[in-house]
Amino acid sequence: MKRIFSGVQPTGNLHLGNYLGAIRNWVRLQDEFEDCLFCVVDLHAITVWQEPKDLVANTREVAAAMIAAGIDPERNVIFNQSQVSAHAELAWIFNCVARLGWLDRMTQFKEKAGKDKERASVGLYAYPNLMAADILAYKGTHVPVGEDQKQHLELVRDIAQKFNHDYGQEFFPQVEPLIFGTATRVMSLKDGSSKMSKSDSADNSRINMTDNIDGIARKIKKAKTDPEPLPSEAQGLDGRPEAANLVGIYAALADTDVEAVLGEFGGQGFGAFKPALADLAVAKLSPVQDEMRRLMDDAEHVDTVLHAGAEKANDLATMILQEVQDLVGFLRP
Ligand code: AQP
Repeated sequence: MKRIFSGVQPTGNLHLGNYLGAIRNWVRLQDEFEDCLFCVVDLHAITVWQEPKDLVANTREVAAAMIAAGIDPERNVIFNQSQVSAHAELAWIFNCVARLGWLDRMTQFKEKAGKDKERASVGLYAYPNLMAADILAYKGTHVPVGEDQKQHLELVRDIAQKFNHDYGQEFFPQVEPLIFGTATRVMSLKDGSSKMSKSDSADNSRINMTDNIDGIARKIKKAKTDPEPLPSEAQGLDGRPEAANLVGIYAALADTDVEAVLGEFGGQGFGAFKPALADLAVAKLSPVQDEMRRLMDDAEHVDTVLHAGAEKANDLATMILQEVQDLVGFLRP
């Protein structure tokens, strides 16, 4: 059986990369896969400090973005992670399955912990084990993610394999990453070599899902570029990360490919391209943003969706967790 699991952290500043690299793809997948769980991963969020009041608001914001983008809460399971305790319980078991050496190799921890590793939370280090639990608590088989999560998914496969080997049963499936679309890695508007990110202190580096029309246009106008006109072929973008990023964003928003965008804009400068990109971004994002705002004003509705989703998720995860507990040898009622 095929089952999709994916998540977004409610860490604030939900951005265009999260939308194009994740949420928009999920909208499409719900038509291909009958069984999809989409999770607001609040347990992951607190691996770095979150103001409790903001965490609540950001959890609702991510859920609102999912629904506004077109994920149907009736057909899919939309919920926040902390409402289903199986995630944390299975994560503990995986803490005992995963090896320190595996986690030591995770580049995201190194990037996020920075130079001051001693002061990073233990949760940040063990993050990939919790991610494995998120997926495997449902025996998820396919996980749509951006490029940045590829290494973590390899670790999920290692954990599943070791668990199956240690407990002598092909219990967990081998998870397949689904990395697709033209926007698997949307880069910062200020630096084409770093990922567009919620935690970047420069607000101009990203388009937030809550930015208004003027904000979107201004950020695109100010985006870093180079003095050359756009090339006519994709090869001409080599060594031009900022230009490649803006063309990639255009292609993703227009649902086309880089070649088609260069076919239209090749030879033109950014003075012509940026306004076209701003118009396209506003046209594509505005309807989603309007619906998001409406939902964020209706917290009760969003909370109801999350609660109903958590009940469904809990039923699925509890059955699998009980089997895991039996395999591990935990005495239970
Ligand atoms: N820049 C991006 N381009 C394409 N996809 C992206 N994703 C994140 N950034 C980009 C994808 O969005 C999903 C949810 O990500 P997350 O909430 O787990 O956050 P993250 O991957 O840690 O990246 P963020 O959003 O920028 O947060 P910070 O600043 O905390 O690192 C994932 O599928 C991810 O691949």
